[in-house]
Amino acid sequence: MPGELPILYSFRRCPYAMRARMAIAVSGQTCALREVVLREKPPEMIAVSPKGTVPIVVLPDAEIIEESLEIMHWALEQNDPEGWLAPLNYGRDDIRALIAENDGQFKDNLDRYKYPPRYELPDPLHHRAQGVVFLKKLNARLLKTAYLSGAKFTFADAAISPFIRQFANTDREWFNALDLSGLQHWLQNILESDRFLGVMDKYPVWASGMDEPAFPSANSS
Ligand SMILES: N[C@@H](CCC(=O)N[C@@H](CS)C(=O)NCC(=O)O)C(=O)O
Repeated sequence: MPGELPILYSFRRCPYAMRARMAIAVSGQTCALREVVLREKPPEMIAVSPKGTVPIVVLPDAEIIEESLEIMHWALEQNDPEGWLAPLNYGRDDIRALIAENDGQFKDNLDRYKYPPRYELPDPLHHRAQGVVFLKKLNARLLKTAYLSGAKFTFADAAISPFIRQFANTDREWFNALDLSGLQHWLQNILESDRFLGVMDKYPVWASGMDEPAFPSANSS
Protein backbone atom coordinates (compact mmCIF):
# COMPACT_ATOMS: atom_id res chain seq x y z
CA MET A 1 0.00 0.00 0.00
CA PRO A 2 1.61 3.31 -1.01
CA GLY A 3 2.46 5.39 2.06
CA GLU A 4 0.71 8.52 0.79
CA LEU A 5 -2.86 7.26 1.11
CA PRO A 6 -4.94 8.58 4.00
CA ILE A 7 -5.51 5.94 6.70
CA LEU A 8 -9.11 5.20 7.68
CA TYR A 9 -9.74 3.55 11.05
CA SER A 10 -13.15 1.97 10.76
CA PHE A 11 -15.49 -0.60 12.29
CA ARG A 12 -17.81 -2.27 9.85
CA ARG A 13 -20.98 -2.14 11.96
CA CYS A 14 -20.53 1.38 13.36
CA PRO A 15 -23.13 3.79 11.93
CA TYR A 16 -20.75 6.74 12.16
CA ALA A 17 -18.15 4.77 10.21
CA MET A 18 -20.79 3.72 7.64
CA ARG A 19 -21.66 7.30 6.79
CA ALA A 20 -17.99 8.25 6.54
CA ARG A 21 -17.35 5.27 4.26
CA MET A 22 -20.29 6.19 2.00
CA ALA A 23 -18.95 9.74 1.57
CA ILE A 24 -15.39 8.54 0.96
CA ALA A 25 -16.61 6.02 -1.61
CA VAL A 26 -18.72 8.50 -3.58
CA SER A 27 -15.90 11.05 -3.56
CA GLY A 28 -13.57 8.61 -5.31
CA GLN A 29 -10.98 8.97 -2.54
CA THR A 30 -9.05 5.80 -1.73
CA CYS A 31 -7.92 5.13 1.84
CA ALA A 32 -5.80 2.50 3.51
CA LEU A 33 -8.31 0.71 5.73
CA ARG A 34 -7.60 -0.33 9.29
CA GLU A 35 -10.56 -2.35 10.54
CA VAL A 36 -10.69 -2.30 14.34
CA VAL A 37 -12.58 -4.07 17.10
CA LEU A 38 -13.80 -1.62 19.70
CA ARG A 39 -12.85 -3.70 22.74
CA GLU A 40 -9.26 -3.96 21.52
CA LYS A 41 -8.35 -0.74 19.75
CA PRO A 42 -4.89 -0.65 18.24
CA PRO A 43 -2.40 1.49 20.17
CA GLU A 44 -1.59 3.34 16.91
CA MET A 45 -5.19 4.58 16.82
CA ILE A 46 -5.23 5.73 20.44
CA ALA A 47 -1.89 7.47 19.92
CA VAL A 48 -3.33 9.70 17.18
CA SER A 49 -6.82 10.08 18.70
CA PRO A 50 -7.01 9.47 22.45
CA LYS A 51 -10.82 9.82 22.52
CA GLY A 52 -10.86 6.36 20.98
CA THR A 53 -13.84 6.48 18.64
CA VAL A 54 -14.11 5.43 15.02
CA PRO A 55 -14.09 6.58 12.29
CA ILE A 56 -10.76 8.43 12.12
CA VAL A 57 -8.84 9.59 9.07
CA VAL A 58 -5.11 10.23 9.30
CA LEU A 59 -3.90 12.33 6.39
CA PRO A 60 -0.44 11.89 4.86
CA ASP A 61 0.64 15.20 6.48
CA ALA A 62 -0.42 13.69 9.86
CA GLU A 63 -3.56 15.82 10.20
CA ILE A 64 -6.25 13.88 12.08
CA ILE A 65 -9.97 14.03 11.31
CA GLU A 66 -11.78 12.33 14.16
CA GLU A 67 -15.47 13.15 13.68
CA SER A 68 -17.55 11.32 11.09
CA LEU A 69 -19.34 14.43 9.79
CA GLU A 70 -15.98 16.15 9.32
CA ILE A 71 -14.67 13.12 7.44
CA MET A 72 -17.71 13.34 5.14
CA HIS A 73 -17.02 17.02 4.50
CA TRP A 74 -13.30 16.38 3.93
CA ALA A 75 -14.03 13.72 1.30
CA LEU A 76 -16.82 15.63 -0.46
CA GLU A 77 -14.99 18.94 -0.48
CA GLN A 78 -12.32 17.27 -2.60
CA ASN A 79 -14.81 15.75 -5.00
CA ASP A 80 -18.58 15.68 -4.86
CA PRO A 81 -19.75 14.13 -8.13
CA GLU A 82 -23.33 13.58 -6.95
CA GLY A 83 -23.77 17.00 -5.31
CA TRP A 84 -24.23 15.67 -1.78
CA LEU A 85 -23.13 18.97 -0.27
CA ALA A 86 -25.45 21.13 -2.38
CA PRO A 87 -28.34 21.22 0.13
CA LEU A 88 -25.96 22.30 2.90
CA ASN A 89 -24.24 24.84 0.66
CA TYR A 90 -27.63 26.30 -0.21
CA GLY A 91 -28.24 27.12 3.42
CA ARG A 92 -30.66 24.34 4.27
CA ASP A 93 -30.75 24.90 8.01
CA ASP A 94 -33.59 22.38 8.26
CA ILE A 95 -31.18 19.69 7.01
CA ARG A 96 -28.46 20.69 9.47
CA ALA A 97 -31.05 20.61 12.26
CA LEU A 98 -32.24 17.17 11.21
CA ILE A 99 -28.71 15.76 11.33
CA ALA A 100 -28.12 17.40 14.72
CA GLU A 101 -31.34 15.87 16.06
CA ASN A 102 -30.29 12.46 14.70
CA ASP A 103 -26.89 12.67 16.36
CA GLY A 104 -28.27 14.05 19.60
CA GLN A 105 -31.70 13.15 20.89
CA PHE A 106 -32.42 10.30 18.47
CA LYS A 107 -29.07 8.58 19.06
CA ASP A 108 -29.61 8.83 22.82
CA ASN A 109 -33.00 7.17 22.47
CA LEU A 110 -31.58 4.55 20.09
CA ASP A 111 -28.88 3.55 22.59
CA ARG A 112 -31.36 3.38 25.47
CA TYR A 113 -33.73 1.27 23.38
CA LYS A 114 -31.08 -1.02 21.89
CA TYR A 115 -28.73 -1.42 24.87
CA PRO A 116 -30.92 -0.99 28.00
CA PRO A 117 -28.57 -2.89 30.38
CA ARG A 118 -26.00 -0.12 29.92
CA TYR A 119 -28.30 2.36 31.65
CA GLU A 120 -29.62 2.86 35.14
CA LEU A 121 -33.43 2.61 35.34
CA PRO A 122 -33.77 1.23 31.83
CA ASP A 123 -37.10 1.69 30.09
CA PRO A 124 -36.39 0.67 26.50
CA LEU A 125 -39.95 0.99 25.25
CA HIS A 126 -40.19 4.58 26.46
CA HIS A 127 -37.07 5.38 24.42
CA ARG A 128 -38.41 3.45 21.45
CA ALA A 129 -41.54 5.62 21.57
CA GLN A 130 -39.39 8.75 21.83
CA GLY A 131 -37.42 7.57 18.81
CA VAL A 132 -40.63 7.22 16.83
CA VAL A 133 -41.17 10.97 17.16
CA PHE A 134 -38.06 11.48 14.99
CA LEU A 135 -39.06 8.68 12.62
CA LYS A 136 -42.39 10.43 12.04
CA LYS A 137 -40.62 13.65 11.25
CA LEU A 138 -38.49 11.87 8.64
CA ASN A 139 -41.52 10.04 7.28
CA ALA A 140 -43.42 13.30 6.72
CA ARG A 141 -40.56 14.48 4.48
CA LEU A 142 -40.22 11.15 2.73
CA LEU A 143 -43.88 11.08 1.77
CA LYS A 144 -43.20 14.28 -0.21
CA THR A 145 -39.75 13.60 -1.68
CA ALA A 146 -37.82 10.39 -2.29
CA TYR A 147 -34.87 11.53 -0.15
CA LEU A 148 -34.46 13.75 2.87
CA SER A 149 -33.41 16.90 1.03
CA GLY A 150 -35.25 16.31 -2.22
CA ALA A 151 -35.32 14.01 -5.21
CA LYS A 152 -31.70 12.84 -4.83
CA PHE A 153 -29.70 10.94 -2.22
CA THR A 154 -27.42 13.49 -0.55
CA PHE A 155 -25.46 14.18 2.63
CA ALA A 156 -28.44 13.91 5.00
CA ASP A 157 -29.45 10.48 3.69
CA ALA A 158 -25.94 9.14 4.19
CA ALA A 159 -25.61 10.80 7.60
CA ILE A 160 -28.92 9.56 9.02
CA SER A 161 -29.76 6.22 7.36
CA PRO A 162 -27.20 4.05 9.27
CA PHE A 163 -28.86 5.07 12.55
CA ILE A 164 -32.37 4.36 11.27
CA ARG A 165 -31.10 0.97 10.11
CA GLN A 166 -29.87 0.21 13.63
CA PHE A 167 -33.16 1.34 15.17
CA ALA A 168 -35.15 -0.75 12.66
CA ASN A 169 -32.98 -3.84 13.14
CA THR A 170 -33.54 -3.85 16.89
CA ASP A 171 -37.00 -5.30 16.23
CA ARG A 172 -37.68 -5.62 12.53
CA GLU A 173 -41.16 -7.03 12.86
CA TRP A 174 -42.29 -4.11 15.00
CA PHE A 175 -40.58 -1.57 12.70
CA ASN A 176 -42.15 -3.06 9.57
CA ALA A 177 -45.60 -2.84 11.14
CA LEU A 178 -45.33 0.93 11.76
CA ASP A 179 -47.48 3.18 9.63
CA LEU A 180 -44.44 4.96 8.17
CA SER A 181 -44.33 3.86 4.56
CA GLY A 182 -42.22 6.78 3.29
CA LEU A 183 -39.49 6.01 5.80
CA GLN A 184 -39.68 2.24 5.33
CA HIS A 185 -39.33 2.51 1.54
CA TRP A 186 -36.49 5.00 1.83
CA LEU A 187 -34.59 2.74 4.23
CA GLN A 188 -35.16 -0.41 2.21
CA ASN A 189 -34.10 1.30 -0.97
CA ILE A 190 -30.86 2.51 0.64
CA LEU A 191 -30.06 -0.83 2.29
CA GLU A 192 -30.37 -2.59 -1.08
CA SER A 193 -28.32 0.02 -2.95
CA ASP A 194 -24.79 -0.42 -4.23
CA ARG A 195 -23.78 2.75 -2.40
CA PHE A 196 -24.61 1.06 0.92
CA LEU A 197 -23.70 -2.55 0.12
CA GLY A 198 -20.43 -1.35 -1.39
CA VAL A 199 -19.26 -0.02 2.00
CA MET A 200 -20.27 -3.14 3.96
CA ASP A 201 -17.58 -5.52 2.74
CA LYS A 202 -15.85 -7.48 5.49
CA TYR A 203 -12.17 -6.89 6.14
CA PRO A 204 -9.78 -8.67 8.47
CA VAL A 205 -9.07 -6.84 11.71
CA TRP A 206 -5.90 -4.79 11.33
CA ALA A 207 -2.93 -5.18 13.64
CA SER A 208 0.38 -3.41 13.72
CA GLY A 209 2.62 -4.41 10.84
CA MET A 210 -0.20 -5.73 8.63
CA ASP A 211 -0.74 -4.36 5.15
CA GLU A 212 -3.89 -2.30 4.80
CA PRO A 213 -6.42 -3.16 2.11
CA ALA A 214 -7.57 -0.31 -0.11
CA PHE A 215 -10.97 1.18 0.68
CA PRO A 216 -13.12 1.19 -1.39
CA SER A 217 -11.79 -2.09 -2.73
CA ALA A 218 -11.14 -2.07 -6.47
CA ASN A 219 -14.00 -4.50 -7.14
CA SER A 220 -16.71 -2.77 -5.09
CA SER A 221 -19.06 -0.56 -7.06
N1 LIG B 1 -18.98 11.79 17.31
C1 LIG B 1 -18.26 10.64 16.80
C2 LIG B 1 -18.86 9.39 17.41
C3 LIG B 1 -18.20 8.11 16.92
C4 LIG B 1 -18.54 6.92 17.83
O1 LIG B 1 -19.07 7.09 18.95
N2 LIG B 1 -18.20 5.69 17.37
C5 LIG B 1 -18.38 4.54 18.22
C6 LIG B 1 -18.63 3.27 17.45
S1 LIG B 1 -20.15 3.29 16.59
C7 LIG B 1 -17.09 4.29 18.98
O2 LIG B 1 -16.02 4.32 18.40
N3 LIG B 1 -17.19 4.03 20.28
C8 LIG B 1 -16.04 3.75 21.07
C9 LIG B 1 -16.18 2.52 21.91
O3 LIG B 1 -17.24 1.89 21.88
O4 LIG B 1 -15.21 2.16 22.58
C10 LIG B 1 -18.30 10.66 15.28
O5 LIG B 1 -19.25 11.22 14.72
O6 LIG B 1 -17.37 10.16 14.65
